[in-house]
Amino acid sequence: MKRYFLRLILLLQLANSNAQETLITNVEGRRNISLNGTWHYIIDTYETGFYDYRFKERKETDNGAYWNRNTPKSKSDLIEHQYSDKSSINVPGDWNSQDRQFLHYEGTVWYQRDFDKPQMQNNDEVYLYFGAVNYEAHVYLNGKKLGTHKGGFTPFNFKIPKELLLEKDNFLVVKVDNKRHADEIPTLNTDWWNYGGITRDVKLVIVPETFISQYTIQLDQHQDISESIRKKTFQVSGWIKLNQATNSKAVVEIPELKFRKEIDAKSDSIFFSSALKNIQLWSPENPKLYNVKFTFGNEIISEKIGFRKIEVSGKKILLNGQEIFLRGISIHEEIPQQIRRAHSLDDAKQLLGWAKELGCNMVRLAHYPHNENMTRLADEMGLLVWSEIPVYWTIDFTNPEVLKKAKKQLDEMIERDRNKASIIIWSVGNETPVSEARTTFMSTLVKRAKSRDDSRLISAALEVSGEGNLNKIDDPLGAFADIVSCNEYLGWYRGLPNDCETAKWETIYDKPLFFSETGADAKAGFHADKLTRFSEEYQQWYFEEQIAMMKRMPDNYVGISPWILADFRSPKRNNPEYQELWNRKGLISDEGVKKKAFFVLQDYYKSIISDDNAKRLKK
Ligand code: GCB
Repeated sequence: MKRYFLRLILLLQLANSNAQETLITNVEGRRNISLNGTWHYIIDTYETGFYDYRFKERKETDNGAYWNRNTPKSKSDLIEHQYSDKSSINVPGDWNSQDRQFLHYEGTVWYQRDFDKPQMQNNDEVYLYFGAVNYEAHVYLNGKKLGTHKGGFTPFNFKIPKELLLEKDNFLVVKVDNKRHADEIPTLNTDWWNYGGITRDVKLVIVPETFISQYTIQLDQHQDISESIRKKTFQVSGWIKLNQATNSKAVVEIPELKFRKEIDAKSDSIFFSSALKNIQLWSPENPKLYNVKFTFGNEIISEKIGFRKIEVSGKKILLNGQEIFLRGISIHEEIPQQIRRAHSLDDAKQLLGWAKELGCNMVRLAHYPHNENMTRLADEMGLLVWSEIPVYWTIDFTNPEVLKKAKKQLDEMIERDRNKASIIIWSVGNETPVSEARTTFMSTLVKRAKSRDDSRLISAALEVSGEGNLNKIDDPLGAFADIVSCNEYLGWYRGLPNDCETAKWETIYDKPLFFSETGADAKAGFHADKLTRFSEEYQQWYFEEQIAMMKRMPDNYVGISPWILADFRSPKRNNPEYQELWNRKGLISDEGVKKKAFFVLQDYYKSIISDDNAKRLKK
């Protein structure tokens, strides 16, 4: 009974989580029409399309507003803006990589395209869905504002009012603004490139009048998983959220498991629970996914979903009841060879393919939620995922409005990906400086993540304190996290790599300890003796010393995700010889070439795999 109430509370929290339009999850698994392709654009540094000459927001019908089609009625009409094929841009994609004039641009760009009304039945509704727009989006259709969204890495959607949708040539405009602000998330200062634009897919999603907006299905977290495996019977539970209250039936099916359940929907939220036999659990070794179908009215939504249990037991992480070591790598959402944001399935294949080659069973998707191709593919490839919101460095922790923004990004990250078996960790931030305000802010996020999703671990990348050769992990935020994670750069930002030999490590937490970063810059192809900074040899030495140190870590050491898979662009990296606006800590270069250190880490991971295999054989 108690459990039932807890779930009810979870549902109510979910229902209240969005004063804004509820996010429609799994748009891929529904009727949708892509609006990707070539759009028109206007660069608007002074925001002339938004403000009049007195700098007041323009009236909706103002001809000078860039959301309006501006067609001259006579040759005497004054026209000062128009969308034209001369200025075209690809969606999805950042603008920076598409034309040199955008390389360092931070400001407003207007995007425009036309579309025709999709085929639909009488009671169907159309939503306009954006995978992500960095950072602030104002969306207009046929001269009317549909809404705004802030946050560069999470999805959002707006319902298109029926009366607004024309049969032909709907005039869609998006004002995109990627200016950085002190009270936004991330804030002014980051160590990555502020790629602007409509960076992910745009779709029309066609749904019935009443439809399932979100749902989840997962192993019940309260069961003793080893016992369930022994009995080959698993308790599975979930919920369905409808966009409005109704009195009808929903059906959940997993054909392969011969599971079918009809549930009465009496409000806008439905809860279900069932015992299922013979589920093959999802794991890196066997990333088994089941086709799950949710039917409501004339809509069938399908998604491939894996079932697994992740938990902490004392100082260990258990996956499906078995101890697991996380052989990770941190990744930025960037294709270095083309200096652009990654967005497609092919991009995901490259990045996650490299991680697999390295011997990883885990990836840290830093420092913001990556596109959904990454998490979907991670599900298929059997890579465990750490997913993070961009609460990075010096966010304004004293400002309640900033906390609201962080919560919103956290909710959107969880809502999009809550059915991905691969995601085992939600991270609420990275290297936030210790203060009371910070800890209150961050622990609020930890609690919120827990209340939204109790089937994953919550963490945050912390910093190390201590003096001399003593490294201490005592950040008060660690008390709130399920696993204590920290970034450390001993031998790069402090001392030399062989300082690792005498380093002492202490943690005040009796919890699993994960190293979420460690790394050193190297310019691929630059060879010198190992004491020479930026040489491949220095980076190789750094990794050798780090790994030797890791092997001496206390027994709560549960994994590592070094910094970083590939070189990435950063405006902060200005060494003219070796960096040239690249953070060179990649194990793979900007040209896709593996550096020496890649193979050092690969060997470490190989040795862990063979030790694990030997242990398993002994059992
Ligand atoms: C860090 C940050 C990461 C940086 C990295 C570096 O601690 O978390 O975003 O890029 O160090 O290279 O300094």
